[in-house]
Amino acid sequence: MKSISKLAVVTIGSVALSLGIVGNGQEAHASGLINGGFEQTLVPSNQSWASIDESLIPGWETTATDNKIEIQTPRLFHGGALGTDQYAELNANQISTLYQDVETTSGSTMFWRFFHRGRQGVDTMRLSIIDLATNSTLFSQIYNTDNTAWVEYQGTTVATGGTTRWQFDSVAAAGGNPTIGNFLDEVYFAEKPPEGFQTVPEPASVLGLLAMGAFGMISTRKRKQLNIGN
Ligand SMILES: [Ca+2]
Ligand SMILES: [Ca+2]
Repeated sequence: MKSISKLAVVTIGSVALSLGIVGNGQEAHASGLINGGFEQTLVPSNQSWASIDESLIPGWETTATDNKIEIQTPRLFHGGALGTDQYAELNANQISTLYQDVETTSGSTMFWRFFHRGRQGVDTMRLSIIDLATNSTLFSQIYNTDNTAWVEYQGTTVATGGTTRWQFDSVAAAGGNPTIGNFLDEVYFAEKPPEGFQTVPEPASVLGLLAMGAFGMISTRKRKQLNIGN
């Protein structure tokens, strides 16, 4: 039983939820990702967006050669996720990777979520969660999201070392302009689940599903054998 419940946590996929809730303010966790909402540094009030040097954005780093991270506000297109103001555009001035290294404890389950949104249509990016000590990828998935609303994605990943990298890679964007696309906001990666996190299915119900699957296979086989008889 123990190994099955562990397996259920390790193999949980991401769950897409339509946005319908306005959350409370983000709580910074000492052992988690910081500035996940891109609310620091503030874009000057007379600007609707800003291209800001990564040294001024707590937590986040970029592979862009100009070291710029693009932050937008409700004064440009729309607000951020969960009723917040600021959000990031992954395709700042060039196709690049946005990442943050987080202190983790080997063997501990990390709960995560983020919001993604297209700019001119369906935009595509890849989330990777990487153990930096061994340079092994613990989780990697591509997400395609349109521009009609913020979409929440979430999951859990078990850390295997002391430093884990949270990484967004730009893959494609509607319109093909490298400086446009892939809005990101309210990123969460910590040992405690965020508010509103989907509960992992109980081991009992996972077993139930497995049993139903096995039963389905048996009954299909029986039907096939019957068909051969006909
Ligand atoms: Ca935000
Ligand atoms: Ca841009």
